[in-house]
This record gives sequence, C-alpha cells and structure tokens, in this order.
Amino acid sequence: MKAICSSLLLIVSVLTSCAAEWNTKDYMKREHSLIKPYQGAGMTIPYWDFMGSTMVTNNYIRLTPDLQSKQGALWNSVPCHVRNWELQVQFKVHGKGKDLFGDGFVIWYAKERMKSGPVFGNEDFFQGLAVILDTYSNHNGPHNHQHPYISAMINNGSLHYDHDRDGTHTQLAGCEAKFRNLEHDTHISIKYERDTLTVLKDISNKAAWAECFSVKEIKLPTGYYIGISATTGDLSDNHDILSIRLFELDLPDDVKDQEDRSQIVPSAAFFDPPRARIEDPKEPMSGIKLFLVLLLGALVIISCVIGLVMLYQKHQENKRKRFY
Ligand SMILES: [Ca+2]
Repeated sequence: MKAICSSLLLIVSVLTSCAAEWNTKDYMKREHSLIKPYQGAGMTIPYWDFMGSTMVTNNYIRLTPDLQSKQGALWNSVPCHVRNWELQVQFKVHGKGKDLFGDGFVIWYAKERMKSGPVFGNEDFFQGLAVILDTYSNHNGPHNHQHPYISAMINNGSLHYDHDRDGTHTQLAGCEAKFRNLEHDTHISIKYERDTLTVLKDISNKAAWAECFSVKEIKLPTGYYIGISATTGDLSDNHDILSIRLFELDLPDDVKDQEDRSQIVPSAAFFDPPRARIEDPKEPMSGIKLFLVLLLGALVIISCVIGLVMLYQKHQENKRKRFY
C-alpha cells in the first residue's frame, strides 16, 4: 500500500512538474512562422505572400538573386497579436562579389505590408520596427563601424531612412556582423519582451546567441505584420531566407496582459547619439581654374606696370617741355 501510494505520489509530482514546464514554455506560432516544406497546395505558401523577384524553392526562399537592381519581399498575411515575442530567422547572404556586394535585407514588424519602395524594397516613412542587415556602406566618408552592419529603427511614419548615411541618424543601436558568404548556418533573433528590444546573432557556428544590442522603452502595438524584404542595386547578392519562427513568450506577470496594445504609436525613448555630420571636404581648385586665376593676376600686374611706365614717360615729356 505504502509502495503504491509513494509511486502514485511520484507520478502526480512528475505530472505537475510537466504541467508547470508546459505553462512556462514558449509557443511557436505556426501562423507567423515559415518552415520547410514551405509550399501548400500549388505555388502558395500558407500564411505568407511574396512579391518582386522572390522565388520559392524546396530549401530556401530567395528574395533577390545575385543580379543588379532586384527587389523582393515576403510578408506574413496574419497580423501578429502576440504581446511578447521572439522572432528567429535563418538566412543566407551570399554571392560572387568579394569586396563589392549589396545591398542587404530588412526584417519588418510594420503596420502596412506588400508596399514596395526605396528602403531595401519596402516603403519609406513606414510605421513600426525595421531590423536592417545592411551589407553595403553607401557613405563615402569614414563610418565609426564596418559593414555588414545590423541596426534597428523605430518609425511612427514621420522618419525618412537616409541611405546616404546608412540610416545611422535614425538608428536605435547597431552592431557589426560578418554574416556574408559563410559555409555554416546564420541566424538572427529579434526579441520584444516587456518593452525591451533585443537583437541577437548566431553567425559564428557555435550554436549560441551573441547579443548585438538591447534597447529599453520601446513601444510597439499589437496587430502589425511580419515581413522581410531585400534589394540589390549596382551591387548584388543572393538574399535567402531558410526559416522564420515566431515564439510567444509566456510572461504571466506582465502588465501588457491587461493593456489594450492595439492603438500604440511606435516609439523609442532612446536613440543612438547621431554621428557628427561632417561635411565632405571642399574639392581642391582644379588645374584650369588655378591657371585662369594666375593669368588674371598676371594681366593685372602687367597692366599696372604699363600704366606706371606710361605715367613716367608723360612726366619726363613734361619735364623736357619746361626746359625748352
Ligand atoms: Ca547601406
């Protein structure tokens, strides 16, 4: 009897611990995730739409091929109502270019979807979050960081993404990440938990996340869409997405649970201090301009000398006249 009781107790305790574990588990949301096999019936992907140069294969979704002037995007068709989430994306950026390649891709959590535009294939003045994996430095002058570079931007629809400065004037934070042309798998994780945005990378084949940056006091509403877009310009790369996984983070004590988060305007309390906007140095005087300036100077001097000589001659003449 005692043995039965204790074994029953054991079973119950195992069951309750399982249940406890289950409660705190983070759930993958199938409707916001994209894993192999991608295709449903025919050419469609359940819960996802694609546009531009995007091409679906059995093993990856190619947003752009390694060709000039391409734009592609992939958008979740279901608005995301999860309050605390983690988005993990496996990607591969690769191409023929050794030193010259571009432009990069962006992971979006945005109000509007399927809008092509100048910000890595998506519209400018967007509303929401952009996590930008920029492979090409558009800025001519020195940067205080190297490329490829991962950064985040929060926009309420009023900010312009400035390609010429690689978005450094509107970024929350950023980190360098050499994720291009690697043999091993490369992943990024975007975590939005208790109004803190954390970006992690797993690109060094260690099967471990390394923090890129973490920013507190980020306000994002529920009901936006997850998307990924990429572009090539004069320079190019294959921008491939292998999987997207969205996990709901279960935080039972979170205040967000009681709050209506659907009407929040995207905002951030802290931004990176803008890099000093140093104007590009003035161009030195060109050869022809310098020649003309010197010629003008010489002409002025010559006419002065001629004038003086003439004055002197007239003076001498007057002197002679007085003698006779
Ligand atoms: Ca760039």
